[in-house]
Amino acid sequence: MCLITVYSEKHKLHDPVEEFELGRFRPFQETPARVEHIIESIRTRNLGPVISPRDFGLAPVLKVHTLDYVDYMKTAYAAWTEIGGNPNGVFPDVFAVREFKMPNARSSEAGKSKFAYTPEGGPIGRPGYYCYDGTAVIADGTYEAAYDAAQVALTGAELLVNEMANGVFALCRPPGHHAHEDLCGGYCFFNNAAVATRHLIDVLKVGKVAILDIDYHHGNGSQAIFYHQSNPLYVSLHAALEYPYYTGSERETGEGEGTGYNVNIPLPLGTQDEEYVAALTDVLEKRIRPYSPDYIVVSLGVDTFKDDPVGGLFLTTENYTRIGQVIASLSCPALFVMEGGYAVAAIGENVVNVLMGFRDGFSS
Ligand code: SP5
Ligand code: ZN
Repeated sequence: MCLITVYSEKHKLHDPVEEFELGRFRPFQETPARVEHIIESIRTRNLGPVISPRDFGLAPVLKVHTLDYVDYMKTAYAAWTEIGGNPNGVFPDVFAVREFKMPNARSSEAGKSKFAYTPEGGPIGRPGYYCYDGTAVIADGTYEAAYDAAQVALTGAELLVNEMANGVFALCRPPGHHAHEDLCGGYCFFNNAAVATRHLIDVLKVGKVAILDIDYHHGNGSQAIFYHQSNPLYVSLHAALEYPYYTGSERETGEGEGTGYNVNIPLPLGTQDEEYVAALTDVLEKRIRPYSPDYIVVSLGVDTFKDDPVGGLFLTTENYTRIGQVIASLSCPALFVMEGGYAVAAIGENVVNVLMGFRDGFSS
């Protein structure tokens, strides 16, 4: 089986100097070098062809994100620097917290915003409305890179369906699973996996899709976007009580039509290879296989690695091959979408191990 990678150099346009965490500025960790190491490993280990994305425009992005949020993403950096904001990027310091919800909110009449004065909150107010942490740094070039990452995911979805490949890797950067319909956070701006999933279901009419999110962190954005729907099924394995802190409990099971179609598996800090593979196999057999998905979208983060500077699980490089094999055992065509992973020296080998484990384990 051949595994195709989609990749765009435009990710390099997103290269913030710093992020804000624990009350300090420190070097930005979600660096272009991450993806450069991955593409290098793909080439040296002959994973398969590497192709450039097509441009599908904004319409597929707007099926997931609101128009006012996309407009914010496009204009935020210019508006911020115009008023004398930090040229290294947009860092909100006023926050549109839930208590500001206004009963007579003008925008809520349009069924959109919960706040009276947003999205017109002005150049200082808007960032605190559309951003929930200090690591989703919008710098010069961030919009172009995020736009292209969504196009990489969309191209991956098209290839998976039309080229009859059983595996496609969308090498997206910036990542996406923390982005909500109108919120950036956790290094994420557009939810690439969600955009590809909507495209698979609505445009390519593939039937049922399961999202399997194996990034170290809970994919709060993907969960929120699909929380009221039974297609896709969303399944996440992640470290318990870690970032993004407010979501990821097993009690979050979906609502309305989506009841029962959101599955969270929080894992204790320090989880190692054996327990991880056991938990993955268990949820795959009990929840994903019975759903009989036609396609699977894997939110692939390797921040579960033992030496990851951000994460706190202890998976080894060899174990990523097993993870790929376990996913392959579903015999379901898979779109892998790159999410997190910050141990730069090992990131290429870890990612390619998952993909090779899948490629070589797949039988249709
Ligand atoms: C896509 C993705 O993986 N986003 C993750 C964003 C997590 N950002 C907050 C991380 C806080 C980590 N604290 C580091 C403690 C050092 N061990
Ligand atoms: Zn992560």
